[in-house]
Amino acid sequence: MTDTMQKIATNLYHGEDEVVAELVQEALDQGMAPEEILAGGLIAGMDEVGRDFKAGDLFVPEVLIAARAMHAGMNVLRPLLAEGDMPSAGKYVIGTVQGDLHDIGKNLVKMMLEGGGFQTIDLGTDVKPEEFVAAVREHQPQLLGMSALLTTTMPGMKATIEALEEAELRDTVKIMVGGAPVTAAFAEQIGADAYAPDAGSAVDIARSLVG
Ligand code: B1M
Repeated sequence: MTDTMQKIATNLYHGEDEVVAELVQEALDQGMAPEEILAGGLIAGMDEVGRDFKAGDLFVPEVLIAARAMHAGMNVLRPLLAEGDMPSAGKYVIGTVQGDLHDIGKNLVKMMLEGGGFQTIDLGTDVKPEEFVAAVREHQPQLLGMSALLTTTMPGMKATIEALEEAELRDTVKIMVGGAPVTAAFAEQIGADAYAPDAGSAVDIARSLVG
């Protein structure tokens, strides 16, 4: 990693959004390619955040602040990355299931995925099975993520998988589930492809599902 890339990653880790934006601009002025800065500086820094969050060395507020710094860097790069050139680890549709309004964890997962290079389409909260199905049909993602925080809304995950089967779309997408009451055993029981216990793991698992 070059000195500038290392500085971007370190400042991102510490949530220094203005410094990250300046360093990204500096790297561009030095003639570095936007894709190189994204992968070697921003994504590398966010990977470090994900690892330490998973290990319990970082907490939710620190991750949110790091994600803000990631976005500050992305705002400088975005106009230079034509849509088709934007390197993407994969397309990921995500939402909180029907009847459930909790979105803090889902948003964290989304931010970490974006930090990991995934293009995310966020359907928000209280997403009905047919809305997930419509989004899979429209966006053709490699991955679909569902979050639930209530034991009463967990069945919405199963209903969504069944709706995808009915629409003959189940085989086109890998499904990841998560949220405080969700377990690996539940994920297996409803026919999901993966369960992620936290936002850091969600990135690693998403990469392994598309890899
Ligand atoms: Co609610 N709530 N809440 N709540 N709320 C819980 C979940 C509860 C455990 C509190 C309690 O009773 N101790 C309880 C659920 C009980 C149960 O079903 N077992 C509960 C209840 C009952 C309710 C209401 C029914 C209360 C009422 O009105 N009587 C109501 C329901 C509303 C609805 O959804 N229809 C309700 C409402 C609310 C607020 C609106 C006030 C607010 C939500 C605000 C928001 O999200 N915008 C709220 C909050 C904040 C909580 C607690 C306090 C915190 C949840 C949270 O954000 N955690 C929660 C108690 C608790 O957990 N201590 C509680 C932080 C977040 C980072 O963690 O979401 O687990 P988490 O996400 C983690 C992982 O789970 C994982 O990664 C994240 C980061 O590591 N993860 C995924 C999450 N989604 C993933 C998806 C993935 C992979 C990983 O792949 C796709």
